[in-house]
Amino acid sequence: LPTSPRRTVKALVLAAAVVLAACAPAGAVTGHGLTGYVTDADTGLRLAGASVTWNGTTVPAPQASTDAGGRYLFTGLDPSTSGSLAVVGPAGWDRQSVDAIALPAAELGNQNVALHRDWAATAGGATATATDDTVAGCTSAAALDNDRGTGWSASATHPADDPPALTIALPQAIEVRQLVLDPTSACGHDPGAALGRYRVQTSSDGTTWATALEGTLGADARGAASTLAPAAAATGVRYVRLQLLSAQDPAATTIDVRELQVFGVAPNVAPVGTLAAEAPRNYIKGIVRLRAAFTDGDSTILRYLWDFDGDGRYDQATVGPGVAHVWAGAGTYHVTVAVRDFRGGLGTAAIDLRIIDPAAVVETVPQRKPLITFDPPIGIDLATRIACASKCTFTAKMVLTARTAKRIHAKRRAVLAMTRKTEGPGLGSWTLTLPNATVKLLRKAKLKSVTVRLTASAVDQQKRRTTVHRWVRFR
Ligand SMILES: [Ca+2]
Ligand SMILES: [Ca+2]
Ligand SMILES: [Ca+2]
Repeated sequence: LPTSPRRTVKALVLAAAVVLAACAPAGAVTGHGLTGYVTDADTGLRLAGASVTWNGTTVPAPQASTDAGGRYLFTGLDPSTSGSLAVVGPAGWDRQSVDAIALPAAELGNQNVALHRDWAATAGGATATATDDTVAGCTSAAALDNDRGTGWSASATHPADDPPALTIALPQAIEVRQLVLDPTSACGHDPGAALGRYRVQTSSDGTTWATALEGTLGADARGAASTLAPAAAATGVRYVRLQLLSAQDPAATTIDVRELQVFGVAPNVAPVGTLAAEAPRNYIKGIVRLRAAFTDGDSTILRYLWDFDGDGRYDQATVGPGVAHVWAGAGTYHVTVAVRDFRGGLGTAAIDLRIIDPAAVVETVPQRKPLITFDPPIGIDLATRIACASKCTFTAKMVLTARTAKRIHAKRRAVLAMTRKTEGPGLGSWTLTLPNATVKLLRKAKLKSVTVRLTASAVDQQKRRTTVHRWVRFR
């Protein structure tokens, strides 16, 4: 049954409401204030240990940290006032401010903040070396501390082919999306010591380098962060190198830079999981509940897309991993769930779901080939039975070995050939008996037993045939 788009939207809204309710504080917080989540902007994962400051009417400005679930909470703020939120991420993440947040009159306000990871931050696991770390208190570490108040100051007297360089080993290989440079002069130097010409190189192995970006920053770039996009060599980057080619003022004796940040994303892992029906048996015109169980190692899961009829088109989307569906007709349906993660990655799982019509007549006759069985021979008799799914023809033939035929002087080796038919589907039962003429010849030759080759065959109306060959010993 196709679900109407309107119903899908309603289901999504409902599911979203459930998620929001689940995120509400465990103990009901009453009164005025502000709460929200701090998340990674690239993965959607919540960040614990972010430092949050509310700059409003309360003095001194209240501070909070996000908990293990990435949530912060301020209570007792003045209602109906406004202020700004300053968020400093945990080690390795950037910082961000949100201005002009209005607090509601009678409840908690809500403000979520998403932060990017700065892969060049030494606090986040990057390691760095510089070719010029001579100015005391202004070494290269100050360019990677996520603090725009501090900076690296290198000598401007290096030869042009060997400029001051800062080489950073990132904690892992990433795709670089943005570089941020704050070229402002540091260490009390004149403003003209600000970084002017620069070059950024990248490498996957620390040995082979390629230029990702080259440019010149002017006086207008001082006192601020310049966001730059790499022009090339942005994927599979494990190492980043910043070369200071010149200060903005040619007369400056140092080249200064306050901050270098590297933003980007690590390779995405798609969600992985399984799909199952909640009940062992599922019927037409009844609610069938399906449940997906997926995990994603490096990002959040955004939504679940469902194909109920195996046509490759998604019939419904849900925020949660469960869904209910009704099938009108009996049959086996190829049901697929596709799970979309925060980064756009897609993981799928499928089952062949049997939908039963409880009113359908159960087949009584098994659809199978005929069966032939024999009892052990008694004297000269061999009892045989067949079972067939439809009317069946049974044939049997017994043949002497050439040696026996010669010994008892039999005219023909074939001693028995019979054909029988059953009345309809079911069982047939007959006795195969060694003919009198053969028994007389055996007695005359003074033989007390004989071994014959038996071939029996049964074929039903669907032409399903079973043939059995065996040696039978009569005494
Ligand atoms: Ca700094
Ligand atoms: Ca992922
Ligand atoms: Ca479909």
